[in-house]
Amino acid sequence: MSGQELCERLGVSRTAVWKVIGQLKEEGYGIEGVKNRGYHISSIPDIMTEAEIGSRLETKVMGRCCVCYEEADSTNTRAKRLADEGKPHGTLVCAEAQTGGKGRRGRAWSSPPGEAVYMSLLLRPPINPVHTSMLTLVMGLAAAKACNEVMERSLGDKAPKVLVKWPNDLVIEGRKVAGILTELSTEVDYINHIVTGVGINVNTKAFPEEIAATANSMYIAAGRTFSRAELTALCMKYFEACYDTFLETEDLSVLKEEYESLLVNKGRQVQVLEPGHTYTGTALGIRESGELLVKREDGQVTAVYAGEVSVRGIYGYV
Ligand code: BT5
Repeated sequence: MSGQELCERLGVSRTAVWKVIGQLKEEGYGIEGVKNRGYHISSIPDIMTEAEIGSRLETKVMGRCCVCYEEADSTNTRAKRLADEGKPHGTLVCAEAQTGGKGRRGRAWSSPPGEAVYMSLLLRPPINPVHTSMLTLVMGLAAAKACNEVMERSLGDKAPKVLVKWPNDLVIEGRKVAGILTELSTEVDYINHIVTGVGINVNTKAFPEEIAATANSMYIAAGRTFSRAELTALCMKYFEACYDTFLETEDLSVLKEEYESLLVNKGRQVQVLEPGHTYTGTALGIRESGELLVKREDGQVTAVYAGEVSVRGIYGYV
């Protein structure tokens, strides 16, 4: 496009166009300027910016307000701060890197720069606070669908399959490719806000030694890289659809079947670690209210609310 046309379309001066072209090049865009003909974009960098994510969004609400950081302590912590500052329902917070990425119960989430998705979604849902934990499953389903779709777009039937490990992990070939952390700010019977954060190992080529045996990435499994902004926008699209379905009944009655079709625990032996005792059984599926149903060896079926459930053959439980 000619410099002249850019000026006219955007209503700015030649110098302004020239300055922005320079900024874009600094962000990593390949832009060629050909004398008397104009500018041409030859390559788009894999960066997590408001523009890259925003231009791919197909949602009404989710991600429409988007805040991206080069580096954050934790996108969940940033999202909670932005919630207190009044940012709206559906605000998406992303970072290229996290210095204090959080897992559950004080655990850490490995968050090196430039290769993964670290995102948190701020929600102000009109639901009973006791139903919050179901949102982790809704996000898990949405993120799994998004990961599967981007891999299928380029690899078709040969794409590796992302499955959900109840309640908050996504796995490929039994190794963890994503984790979800949902945090709640509440009054006794009223939700101030919920932040649900997702870390996805997208283009990660290698992991720190402590997690090398249990972690996976889309790149390692598929043998190619993926656009993180495209994946993020797709997560928003699927989350919005699943969230609207969830809100209609405030449970998983409609989503249960699809969730179970991606549930790696289903039909497998699991070990449930509860404070004070551990038992094994076979996971049958989930209840409409989100608990995992486990058939114990004596035939009794127990609903597991939260906590640690290991699946035989996954992450070293044999
Ligand atoms: C989780 O916790 O899986 C929740 C992770 C949530 C991370 C996102 S990133 C964006 C947002 N901002 C945050 O600060 N957090 C969220 P948990 O189930 O407790 O699993 C944590 C365990 O997973 C660690 O103890 C490690 O063993 C392992 N782990 C750490 N980093 C990993 C990674 N990048 N890939 C795979 N496994 C990892």
